[in-house]
Amino acid sequence: MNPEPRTTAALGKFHAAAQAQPNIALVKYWGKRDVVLNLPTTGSISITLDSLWTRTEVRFVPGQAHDRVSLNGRSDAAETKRVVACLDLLRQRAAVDWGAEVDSRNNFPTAAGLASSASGFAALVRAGAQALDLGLDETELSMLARRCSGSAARSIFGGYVEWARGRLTDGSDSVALPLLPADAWPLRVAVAVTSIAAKQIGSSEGMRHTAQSSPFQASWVATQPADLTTARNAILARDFDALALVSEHSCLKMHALALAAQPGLLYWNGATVECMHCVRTLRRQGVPVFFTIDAGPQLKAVCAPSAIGQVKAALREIPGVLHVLDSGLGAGACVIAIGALEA
Ligand code: 2P0
Repeated sequence: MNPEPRTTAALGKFHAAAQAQPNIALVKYWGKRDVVLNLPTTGSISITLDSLWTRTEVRFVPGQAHDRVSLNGRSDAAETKRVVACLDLLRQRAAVDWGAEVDSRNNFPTAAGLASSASGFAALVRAGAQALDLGLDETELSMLARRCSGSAARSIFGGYVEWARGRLTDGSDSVALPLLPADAWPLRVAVAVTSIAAKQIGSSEGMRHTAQSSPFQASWVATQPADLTTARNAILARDFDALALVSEHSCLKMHALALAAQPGLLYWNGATVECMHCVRTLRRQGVPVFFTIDAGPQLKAVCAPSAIGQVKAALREIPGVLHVLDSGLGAGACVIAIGALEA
């Protein structure tokens, strides 16, 4: 047997690209029961978007010692560290020690509460697993993505997704699963962008600080199962009003929890608060819309398809709103191209 052609053929497998979309949690994840395995203190439920995306290309280079990581054309030490840790998990699965070239870009602001780590790590894991030909199913991809960033576990899947807390210490039962496909209940999301600055305190640090110092931590954990049941039932019944109530409740409860930390974490700006009032006013007027906000100042307004024009127009009027993005619900992470490594 001639080893040369075999090596050349195999090289083509080490290069792949994937796309993933951010997800927006309706019942929030905020707290870890294991920081190494990235296991959550509570379950969460999300919707995966369609028009915002991360596209990531990964190329493993046999013989290369280091990783080179470009995010939106730039190299950032803190982000590179997280990417390298994720690549290490992929390399461990493939039993290789090759360095990688990673090129990733988002079509939306990074690290400003728009779930860029969810789409970023879901795309990285999807592309990396493909490049190394790991043959993982979606559940395994989701568990690997969870190790890199908790919310990335949910972006492996499309539509409505639940990520279970799990009970086992090895994390094998903390898996994300699809609840309902996007086209079964095609809600729309308007994102009011009120700042494009990266947040001061990242989610991991915010969660750690909150769990250590917020007096509301125990009630946050105790009340989450009921919120999950209410939201799951509302989604399966396509009950918009019930989903609106539980989603705003979970959002405000998460922020109340973080606000009560010492010192308190305040992710909103003035425009975020005005947007909340705007959404509540619209709903009082009969418009089917509710809000949710993550660890940043952007407000996400989830609405019936018929209301999207009115919701966007109202949010655009608010001083401090820079622009309003518009998305439907979309699919999970997918491979978009498999490149061949240059000989
Ligand atoms: C969520 N967030 O459920 C919550 C709500 C932000 C607010 O998941 O440390 O980037 O990588 O597991 O997933 C953002 O946190 O945190 C997040 P890590 P992640 O969407």
